Amino acid sequence: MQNRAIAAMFNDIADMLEIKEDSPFRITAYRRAARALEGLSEDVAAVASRGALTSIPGIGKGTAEKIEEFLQTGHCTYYDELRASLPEGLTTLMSVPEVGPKTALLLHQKLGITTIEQLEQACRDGRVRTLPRMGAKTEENILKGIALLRRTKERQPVGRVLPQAQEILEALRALKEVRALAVAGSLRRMKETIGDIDVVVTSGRPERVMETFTTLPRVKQVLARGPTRSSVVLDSGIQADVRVVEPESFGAALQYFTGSKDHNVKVRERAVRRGLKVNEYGVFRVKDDARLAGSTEEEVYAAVGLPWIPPEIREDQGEVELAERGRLPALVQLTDIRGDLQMHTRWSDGSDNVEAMARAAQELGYEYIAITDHSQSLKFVGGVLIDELRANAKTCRRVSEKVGIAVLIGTECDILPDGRLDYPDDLLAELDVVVGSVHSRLRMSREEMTARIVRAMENPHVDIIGHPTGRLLGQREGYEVDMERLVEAARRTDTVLEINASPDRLDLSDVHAKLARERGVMLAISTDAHSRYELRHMEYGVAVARRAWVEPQHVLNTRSLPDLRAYLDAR
Ligand code: DGT
Ligand code: CA
Ligand code: CA
Ligand code: ZN
Repeated sequence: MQNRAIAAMFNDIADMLEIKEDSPFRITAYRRAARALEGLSEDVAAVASRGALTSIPGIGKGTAEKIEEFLQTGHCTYYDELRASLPEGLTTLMSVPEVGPKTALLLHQKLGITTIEQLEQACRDGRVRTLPRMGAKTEENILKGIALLRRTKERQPVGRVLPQAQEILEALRALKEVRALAVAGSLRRMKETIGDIDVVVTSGRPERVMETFTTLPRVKQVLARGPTRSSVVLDSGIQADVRVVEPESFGAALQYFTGSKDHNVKVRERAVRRGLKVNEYGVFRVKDDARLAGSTEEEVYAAVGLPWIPPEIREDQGEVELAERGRLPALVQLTDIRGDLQMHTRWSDGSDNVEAMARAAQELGYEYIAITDHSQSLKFVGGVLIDELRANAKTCRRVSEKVGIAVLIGTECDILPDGRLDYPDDLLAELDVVVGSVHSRLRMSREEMTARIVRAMENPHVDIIGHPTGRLLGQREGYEVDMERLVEAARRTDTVLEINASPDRLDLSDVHAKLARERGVMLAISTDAHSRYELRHMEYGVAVARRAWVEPQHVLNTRSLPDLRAYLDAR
């Protein structure tokens, strides 16, 4: 599939247009098209062959033509010309968080910088501060950005890795030689970023499995190929390892390679105290090497006197002790989720209309959704004006009846720099759900930012705080904020904190979600979907919640519609 390659090209085009200070609308159109392709589950070539490219929300006539050209010729003239018109290296520089188009151009023109290494050196030498409007602080920020880029070159967000792993699993599962297979490692634990993909397989014909694995279309490089273990690098840059094990060891290998290391150490210590030995082949009695377990994970845990422990909490945070006492939390599951409380439509920067969102949510089995487009001051993403919002509320009611799922009218209302909301209170009072989020003036002091959000929470109309830290995984650290105080204020004002399930956010993080749960703060798991496909991101948010030991009663959107309404009315 070329979906990802074309999406990357569109993002590059948008970057280059930014450098050229082209029309913001054109830039947004390319970013939106990139996003549409990333979310597309079908091969874009198949859509093109039906002549249906422009029916993909987010793809217009111009972007459709470029997709056609790319599919037919393997390149795109517009993209090539843009590249040729700009100095080499500018888009590389822009891949550093903190370096926007203007800065990139300046760095190039005044200092002749074309690579990240040169940029790093220039910051260290204090040459960047000689440029207009730049100082020592800028150099420091750029160096931090470079460090972040390097760290995340190696690790990718779980929501980006899981689809790649699923492609591998599907290809291997299709082989008749494969008996059982599962993903292991940090991906099975659903850590927020993934170092490499680990897959465990049992098969009577390992060579056949490895042949298929090492020649998958996305494999860019084969690092190792053997009958029991092979490693490759995929086109996205991430490594994938496949191990083939005997059926009687499948559970033990899965347990071992799922980790975490610290969790496994705890389990092995228990085994030793019981005169047992646990490794990737099975559980054995030390005195006579008798094999007690190994084919399933359940029997491996049972052999050391424990119930099976969900992978997401295998982090040695006290889960083994709880399991021993039979007190493991009943973690929230995707099937507990009854609705989604943050999403965008064409009314602001989403690419589908309300009805399409409602139908997609209905297919997921939801009882309700809340439409939460951006508020008036976010002009760049088509923030909704006051009169429009009242009209939208009527449309939501109509779509509700037509589709047969509750479509709540809400807003993702900007929290202004001083902590006031971007709509008047009487308007907020008319809405079913108000999500308050920070999108502007991100660079405040920790004190100011904390006070700003706390003030928003003190507005009784604000039900939920959206993406509370504003981080973008691998792209931007969150803004400075005192999470202890936010959680305390959320508890005091009975404000819900969001776990934003967007693959690039996961915000709250697992650590912060755990803090919130421990302090008795209600959570909402929301996708922040900008297209109907992105409603499926819910599973990433649920994974964050599970890693935070969250149970269904801690999550607002596990409630039935009447209970949700009662909760919102009561607060
Ligand atoms: P990652 O890939 O960095 O996101 O994190 P993991 O947890 O997937 O780590 P990885 O891929 O190095 O290894 C997968 C699991 O295999 C790890 O969670 C625990 C287990 N494992 C790997 N190497 C060792 C080891 O040397 N000792 C022990 N006890 N376990 C190991
Ligand atoms: Ca791994
Ligand atoms: Ca690995
Ligand atoms: Zn937002």
